[in-house]
Amino acid sequence: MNRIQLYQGDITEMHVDAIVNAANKNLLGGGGVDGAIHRVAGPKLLEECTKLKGCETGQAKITLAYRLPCRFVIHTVGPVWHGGEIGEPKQLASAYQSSLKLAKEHQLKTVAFPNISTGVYAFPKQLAAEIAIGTVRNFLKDDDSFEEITFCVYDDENYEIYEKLLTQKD
Ligand code: AR6
Repeated sequence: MNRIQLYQGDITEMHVDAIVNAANKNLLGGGGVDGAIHRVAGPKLLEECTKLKGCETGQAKITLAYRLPCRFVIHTVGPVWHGGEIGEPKQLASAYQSSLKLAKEHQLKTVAFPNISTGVYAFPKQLAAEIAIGTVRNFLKDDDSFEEITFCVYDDENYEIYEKLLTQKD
């Protein structure tokens, strides 16, 4: 069975164990998917995030999901794209890896990822998708606990990129 799925839509509507938030280092909300998640979850999410004291790039932290239909939110911080020569690809892979590790530690079975860093942080979409898919596939190779990992894409460009990559190698 293929445990990697592609879905186009709003991640805040997903009924999974955890959605991943493309946050920033202070974890106090922002625009893009982060803003949408906080808006739907309500003020208690910000209250819990305030206690986390931020998060380093490539790392991840977990909270409850409050008014969201999922159970948990995994907040990770992707890199800001500065041209690719200062470790951005590794940091992006680490954001996906840390999120999956944390989900596994919490015995979560279904996780949905947005396209981390490809919005405000300007990471090139094609390269970001290759890293995201490669990292998740690699993690699943040595794992039999996850049931489904979904790439939740929002825009048509990312949808086309993911569809192509996922059908190419599957
Ligand atoms: N559901 C799914 N994906 C979404 C949604 C949504 N509701 N809204 C946007 N996207 P971005 P980043 C997609 O900018 O680049 C924030 O201010 C969007 O189309 O949200 O990692 C944080 O606080 C894009 O493909 O995150 C940080 O400061 C993807 O989500 C900073 O932006 C990521 O775009 C993080 O930048």
